[in-house]
Amino acid sequence: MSDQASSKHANFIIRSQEPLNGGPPLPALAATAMTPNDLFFVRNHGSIPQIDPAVFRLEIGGMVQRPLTLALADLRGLPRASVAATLQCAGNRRDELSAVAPTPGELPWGAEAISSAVWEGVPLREILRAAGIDTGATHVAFTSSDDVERSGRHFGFGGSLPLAKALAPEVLLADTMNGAPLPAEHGFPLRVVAPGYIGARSVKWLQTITLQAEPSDNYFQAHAYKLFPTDITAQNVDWQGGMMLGEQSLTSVICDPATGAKLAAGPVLLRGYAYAGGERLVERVEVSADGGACWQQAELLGQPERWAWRLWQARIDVPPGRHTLAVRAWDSAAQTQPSEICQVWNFKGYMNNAWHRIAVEAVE
Ligand code: MTE
Ligand code: MO
Repeated sequence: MSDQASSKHANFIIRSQEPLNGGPPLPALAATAMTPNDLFFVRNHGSIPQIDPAVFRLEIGGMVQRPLTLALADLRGLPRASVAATLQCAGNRRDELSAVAPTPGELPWGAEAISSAVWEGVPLREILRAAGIDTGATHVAFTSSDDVERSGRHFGFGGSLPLAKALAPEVLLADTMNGAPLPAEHGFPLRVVAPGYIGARSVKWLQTITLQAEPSDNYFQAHAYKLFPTDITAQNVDWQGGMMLGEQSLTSVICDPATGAKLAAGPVLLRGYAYAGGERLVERVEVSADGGACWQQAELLGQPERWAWRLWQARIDVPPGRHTLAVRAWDSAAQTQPSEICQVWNFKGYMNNAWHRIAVEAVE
């Protein structure tokens, strides 16, 4: 295992070494409400910067009354908060979309590009208040000190939040993850945590915060992480179009057993996660042993957390033979998930929240 991955668990599955991308085996994901740091999925577009905390400075500027330069010691003097929050990459479950039609050039994520942690740090709004927000500012843009390369151009990852979200109490500049200092690959010394939003808005190795009247023009806000209709392809895309992704949508996954599993016929224990996204809660999870014709309720585990997924389990009767098991969730807005993958297919392979199906064979 390379140096970059050295803080990760032996079971961590590496999808790409440079940049480092990977996640835990699905059964491990469904084993604990909060994901241990050494199993938490990693999504990088470039290098993992090594930042000296003594020389680290955070710059706050743009449409503010008082531009600020803050050292980590300055941040320690500000009020702190913690939030149990799930991060999910918009590309989670892309492999199911790629099986319908190609999603060229994108990482073939399974259902492991999601994890949960208790984050602690300074609410972003404390810093915005200290700087004073000018009228006309409607977006808060972030840049980072990593080195991303696209078509020969080098730049840092970036993105933005609408001002109203940036001022919400759950949005943190986090310096700890599950009680430990942020690991290098998760953004040490400081990252944004924007609960309810796609993972891309939780900018790691935070360097600058800029208040402005437009969303960030960074590649990862203005170009990537946009949702296009199913009839748009890499050939006919107009990058001005598409929807800049923000809030997550409702999803659920069977983590155990794995697709392709051979099981003993009879009652089978299914385990997995369900995540509502936005401010919504998971209200109900249902599983099916016949591809989605009949459904039965799963048991929701633990307590609801506004910004985190809900783990679930269900015992379902599987007769001998080949079957498609499926899961779907319902959220606190009474919404459920789309049934078919082809309804949500898009050429960038984002936001797959169709019913999750696995193929199993049960033997007597
Ligand atoms: N921040 C920087 N600086 N560089 C990145 O490549 N990836 C983003 C986000 N923040 C990224 C970043 C994406 S797309 C996701 S899904 C999350 O980080 C993943 O966070 P994690 O690696 O801590 O799981
Ligand atoms: Mo992502």
